[in-house]
Amino acid sequence: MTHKTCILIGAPVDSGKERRGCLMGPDAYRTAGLAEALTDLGHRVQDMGNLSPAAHTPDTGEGTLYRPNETIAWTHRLIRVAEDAMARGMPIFLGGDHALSLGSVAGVANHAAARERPQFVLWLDAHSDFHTPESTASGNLHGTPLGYVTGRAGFGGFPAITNPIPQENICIIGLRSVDAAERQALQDTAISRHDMREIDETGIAKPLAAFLDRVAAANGLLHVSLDVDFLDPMIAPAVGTTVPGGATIREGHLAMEMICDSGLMSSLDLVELNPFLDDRGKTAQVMVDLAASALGRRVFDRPT
Ligand code: Z70
Ligand code: MN
Ligand code: MN
Ligand code: MN
Repeated sequence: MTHKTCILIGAPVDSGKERRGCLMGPDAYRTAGLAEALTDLGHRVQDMGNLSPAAHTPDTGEGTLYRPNETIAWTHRLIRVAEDAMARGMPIFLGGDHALSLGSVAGVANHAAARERPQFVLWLDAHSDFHTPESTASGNLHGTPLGYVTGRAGFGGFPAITNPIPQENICIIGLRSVDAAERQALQDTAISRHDMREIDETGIAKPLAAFLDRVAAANGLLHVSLDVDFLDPMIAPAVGTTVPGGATIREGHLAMEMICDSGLMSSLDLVELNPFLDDRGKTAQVMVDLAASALGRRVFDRPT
C-alpha cells in the first residue's frame, strides 16, 4: 500500500456515558505501541498529543442528558481538528468514548464536501448509536453520533451539521444491541445494517465487500469508526458495555485487511477502550493490531 501520514489525535472524551475510564484510552494505545507499529509499516506518524474540549459551562447534573455541555465542547474542538488533519494526512482518533465521533465524523464530512468528494462511514459496533438527545433512554450521548451526523433533529445546542452524511453512505456491521427507538428509526432509513446473525450466516467479507465496492464506485472518502465492543468481550474485555456474541479476532482482522486492500480509508476512530477494565493490556493490544492490519500489516502479500 502507499505510505500515509498518520496523524494520531488523542481524544480522551469520557463524557459520553457514566462509567469512567475511556480518558485513559489514548495513552493505552501509545503504550501498546501504535506509533511504532505504523512506523514499522513505513508510514509517517505524527502524534498531536491529547486534545481537551473547548471552553464550556460546567454541567450541572440537571436534565436527562449526561454531561451535554462537555460533550458539545468536545464536538466543537474535534470538528475543527478533524477538518485540519484531513488536509494533512490520515487522522486516527484515539478515544475516548464514542461521543468523540460526533466531532470526528462531522469534521471529516466538512472536509469531503469542500473537496467535492462523497463521504462514507463504516460503523463497526455492537450498537447502532442512532439515538437523538430526545430518543435516548440512558441519556448517554455516546449512543447518538450516527443520529447527529445524518442530520436527525433534536441536537439543539450542538454545532449545526452543515454536511450530513447521506444514509445510503453508511454501513453498520456487528449489531447485536439495538434499542427499540433506534430500531424503529433505522427501519425507515437507507443505512446498511448487518447484525451478528448475518455475519454468522454469510461471513463478514460479503457485506463489507459490497459496501467497499460502493465507496470505490463513487470515488468516496471512507471514515472507519471501530468501537471496541464490535469485538467479542472474550478477546476485548476493556469496554463499559460488554455484549456477548461479537466479532472474532479473525473477523476483525479480515475486515481491516479488506479495508486496507481497498485503499479507501481516509480516517479512523478507535473508540470505547476503557483501560481501567482491561486484562494486562490485551484489549489495547488487539485494537493496535487491528489498526496495523488496516494500514498494511500482513503475514504474506496476496498474489495479484
Ligand atoms: C444504548 C444507549 C452504547 C456504546 C453503549 C447503548 C449505547 N443504545 N454505545 N456502548 N458504545 O445507551 O443509548
Ligand atoms: Mn459505539
Ligand atoms: Mn458499542
Ligand atoms: Mn450506554
